[in-house]
Amino acid sequence: MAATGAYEPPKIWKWEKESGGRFASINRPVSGATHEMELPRGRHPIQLYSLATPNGVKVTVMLEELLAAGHTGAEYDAYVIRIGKGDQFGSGFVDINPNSKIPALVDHSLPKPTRVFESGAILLYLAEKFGAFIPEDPSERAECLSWLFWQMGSAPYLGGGFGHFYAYAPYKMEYPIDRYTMEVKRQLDVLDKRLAETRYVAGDTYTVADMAIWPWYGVLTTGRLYDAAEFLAANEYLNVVRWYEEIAARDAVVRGRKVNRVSGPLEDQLHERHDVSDFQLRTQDKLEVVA
Ligand SMILES: N[C@@H](CCC(=O)N[C@@H](CS)C(=O)NCC(=O)O)C(=O)O
Repeated sequence: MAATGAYEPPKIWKWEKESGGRFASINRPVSGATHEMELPRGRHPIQLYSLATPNGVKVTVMLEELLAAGHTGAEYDAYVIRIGKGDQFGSGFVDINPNSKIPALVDHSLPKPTRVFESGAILLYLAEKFGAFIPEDPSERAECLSWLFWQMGSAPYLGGGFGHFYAYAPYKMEYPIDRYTMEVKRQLDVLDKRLAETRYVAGDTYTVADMAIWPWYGVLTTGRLYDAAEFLAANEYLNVVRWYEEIAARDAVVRGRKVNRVSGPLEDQLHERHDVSDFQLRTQDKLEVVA
């Protein structure tokens, strides 16, 4: 392959200009708050600050599944963090996630309000708190945790690697697109082979491993993520498609996908969630008619 766009790195890298591409304006090489912004607080024990990206949807699906299963202690208020506007760098959000990424939550039901960040940690925290969507049997639990952490390690190649260079970079580059497409197709093949053996990722039961993997690799097969289903020949991963469709039909998943969503059809956007009735009364199609 020809060495196009050859670049000689300087001895010491300096942040002199934006790197270009979508989201470049919010990228910085330092952490911490850029401005004062307190977080709102509602009446429920769990306060979620998020956005309906794949990482955000994992958590809203889990909370809706817990409520559907009768765990009333999982009632929550969900507030939008608009990452395109830099809300993740507000002082209140940085206090609950020093890494400035959604999702993050605070559990006020404990003697000390407890912050949890990183979607995998949140799923595990909620699964352990409610004793739900995680197997008790040690071998089955190990399988579930293995797939949960597989997702945490794999998705950065899909999002930060493939998605960035295929969809967001300021221009198309063959080398990184090839490199990450190869890896994402390998990951889809890993998942497809696993789902040829079992109904759900961790076995016969639906667990937090499915909730973590589905919004990334499941949704990828539909084209809703990076518009890349055709490029990846995602329809060939038949077991992933079968598993995607089964989970997409769950009522809690239909609800969870709407929470903190700020784009797409108005009836699918529930910016803030404070009560189950909000799904009937407060989606954007209803609010914008009133306004
Ligand atoms: N490993 C983290 C990743 C979270 C993450 O990357 N969140 C993105 C949205 S999906 C974000 O908040 N980006 C804002 C930014 O990078 O400034 C997790 O799973 O929670």
